[in-house]
Amino acid sequence: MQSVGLTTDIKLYKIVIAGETNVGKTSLRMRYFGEKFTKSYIPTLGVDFSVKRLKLDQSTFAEIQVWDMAGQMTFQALRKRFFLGASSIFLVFDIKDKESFVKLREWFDDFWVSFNNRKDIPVVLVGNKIDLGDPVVSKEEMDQFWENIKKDYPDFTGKYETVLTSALNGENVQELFDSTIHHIFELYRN
Ligand SMILES: Nc1nc2c(ncn2[C@@H]2O[C@H](COP(=O)(O)OP(=O)(O)OP(=O)(O)O)[C@@H](O)[C@H]2O)c(=O)[nH]1
Ligand SMILES: [Mg+2]
Repeated sequence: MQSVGLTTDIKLYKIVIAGETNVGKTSLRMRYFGEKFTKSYIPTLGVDFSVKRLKLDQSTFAEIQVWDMAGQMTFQALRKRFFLGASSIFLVFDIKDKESFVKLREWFDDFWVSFNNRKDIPVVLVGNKIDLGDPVVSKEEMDQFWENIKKDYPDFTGKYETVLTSALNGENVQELFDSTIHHIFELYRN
């Protein structure tokens, strides 16, 4: 007799949340995973991650791993390791902290030189803490970030977008993850 329906296929996808310290990376991950927002600042040491399993069809599951890197992780060699095998990357800055935006270019550069990374994965520029008012980084500057990446890295063919979020009140957080996961599924469909 033939057995049916016993095999399950699990596809693993890794979303890496990168960016300077204190910009709200851990808060975004916790907000998405339904954990309580905390006002006190507890710096991430090394790396943390959460996992969500989504059912794609009768026998296929997707496991979404969300890796959240410490912004204080100054050792670039370590930073690069965390990008390995990434299916998508969030580059997060604090909309009230210009320097945290400027520094994101270095994070992108590190992602790029991490060997064995695909060059076509979705990358999202995330301006967090939008509940604090108007960003000190203009829309033109955010657009220019992508223009520079396209110019300097013509091999980068991934989907890219800019999203403004608040981990404090949840604005756009679900949308950020949902649309990224959608883009990942599209990319890896074949
Ligand atoms: N107002 C406001 N505060 C936020 C928001 N997101 C995070 N914070 C606060 O910013 C501080 C830093 O948040 P974390 O999520 O720990 O930042 P992080 O990027 O993980 O920092 P590292 O782990 O050091 O890299 C905390 O005090 C949070 O409460 C937000 O959307 N709005
Ligand atoms: Mg953290």
